[in-house]
Formats: sequence, structure tokens, C-alpha cells
Amino acid sequence: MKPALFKAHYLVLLLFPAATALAQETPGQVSPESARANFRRPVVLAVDDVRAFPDAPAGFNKPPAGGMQGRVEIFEYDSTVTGTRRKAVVYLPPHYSSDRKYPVLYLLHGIGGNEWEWSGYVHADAIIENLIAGGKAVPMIVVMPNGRALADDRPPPPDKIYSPQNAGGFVKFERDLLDCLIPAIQAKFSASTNREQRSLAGLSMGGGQALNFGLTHLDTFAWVGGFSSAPNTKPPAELVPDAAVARERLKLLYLSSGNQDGLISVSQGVHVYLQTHRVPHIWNVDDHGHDGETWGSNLYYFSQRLFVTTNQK
Ligand code: FER
Repeated sequence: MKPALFKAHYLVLLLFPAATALAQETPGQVSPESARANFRRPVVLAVDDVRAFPDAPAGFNKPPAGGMQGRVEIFEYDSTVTGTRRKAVVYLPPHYSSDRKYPVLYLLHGIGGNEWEWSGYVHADAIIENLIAGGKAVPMIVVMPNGRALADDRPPPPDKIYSPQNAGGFVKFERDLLDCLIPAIQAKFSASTNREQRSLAGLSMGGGQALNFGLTHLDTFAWVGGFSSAPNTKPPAELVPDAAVARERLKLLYLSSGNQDGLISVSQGVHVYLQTHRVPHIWNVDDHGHDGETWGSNLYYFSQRLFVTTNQK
């Protein structure tokens, strides 16, 4: 019998004890070639890069048998960043009423997506509706904006997705979100204006945005989630310059990645930094790639903690 020491994966661990985290890519550095290379990076797992949760149960992302009781609307707002009128998809929970204020989750899409990616591809509306119906999530408003803050914010053709121009729109969205979208949502809907009732999360490029904007605006967001975050993610020391402040102000910080995803080192870098600086967070490494299955399943676990269960002190 071959001694376990010589098994290939142990050898890999011995030669490369830690994954080298991918450095932040600024829009000017984004190209189809760099994206291809990033997606092909070898996955090197540490011992704690394991599941926090099983995959979400069967049917979790299917509309309830009796049909959706909540509704999805298209919301329009004026942006001083793009100089245009922009669209966001808004989910309103069952029995939505102006008699009460609702917490709000802002959900950000990936580099090739738009305001329909979360509802149309991942079925975020059905996921959250099922959780609310089962008493596992609090009734909340979910805002799914277009995170590409450009005058033309349509997804570019495939050969232009990994371009400085497209990636630049995702940086500009920070001011659009904070100065234009959030005030407009609060003016139109019965939304709480309290930071403890506001969350920011996203997938891939949107995961990077959620970490970049959420963690550096703790006056605005108390619940932050990055799923399969992309190389637009800032270095962790910029995201969390003061661990004591993060510990104090964050109600929930949730990071996830599939262990088949070449971008996992982005999230690993943030996780290791948070661990070193003792900032409580959830770290869920599932068996997926860079795909809708990991995003749906992680939204399922993230959203049921929102506005209730804190993992911070
Ligand atoms: C990159 C690879 C992937 C990158 C962005 C992505 C900015 C984003 C992927 C997605 O949103 O799905 O090199 O650079």
C-alpha cells in the first residue's frame, strides 16, 4: 500500500502550503486574458475551507405551489452618476403594507449580468418567499439594481464583458447606490432607514462590490455578504482597516465560494485576514464552481440570518 504521505494532494499541500491570494484587479487591468487566467487558477484548500452548511434543500428556489404571494416590480430612479434614469428590480414580500417599515436587502449581480440576474437566473424572489412563508426569514424588501453605473448599462456582448469600460461601471456604482438608489428606494417604499435594517450582498463582481462598499460604509450597512467574490475585491486591510470597529458594527459578515472556483483565493484572502484579526464571520466553502447553484444556496443561508441572527458579539 502506498503511504498516505505520497498521495498527490498531500504533496501539493507540502509544496504550496497556502494559496496565494489574487491581488485586486483594477478596471484598467481587466481583459479576457486575465479573466481566463483567473478562472483557471488552481484551487488550494486549507483545512477550514469546508462547508458551514449543506446545499439548500430541494425545491428551495421554486415558487410556492400556490403561486407567489409577494411581487416583483421594476423601479426607476434618477442617477446623478450616470445622468440617466436607471432601473432596479424590487421584490415586495407577501402582505406588503405601508403600515410598517421593512428591512431591505440590496443584491448585486455579476460582471455579465443586469438587474434581472438574481431573480431570473438564481430565483432570489422564490428563495426568499419560501423562507418567509416557512417562518425562516423575516419579511423584507429585496432590491436588485443594475450594478454597472454607465449611461449604457446593458450587459456588453461576450467579447466586451471583461473590458476596462465594463469593469469601471461597477466601481462607479458605489456613489449611485449610496447617493441615488438608496434614497430613492426609501422615498418610494416603506423601507426602514436604520443601518441595522439594511444589508448588502452580491455574487462575483457583485460580491466584490458588496464587500468593497458594505465594509467601508458601516454607517449604512450592518449585514454584508460576498458570494464567489471577484478580483475587483479590495485588499482585506482596506476593507477592514479597524477590526474593533468591524466587530462592533457588523451584525453579519458572510463569505462563500465553491471549491471548484478558480476565484476562490479572493475569498480565502478575506477569510484569513478576518480570522487573523478576529472579526467573526461565516465562511462557507461548498462543492460548486462559479455558478448559480452556489449563489442560490448561499442566498438561502444568508437571507435567513438577516435582521435576526448575528454572528458578531
Ligand atoms: C476577473 C474574473 C472574473 C474579473 C472579474 C470576474 C475583474 C468576474 C466574474 C463575474 O462577475 O462573474 O478577472 O476581473
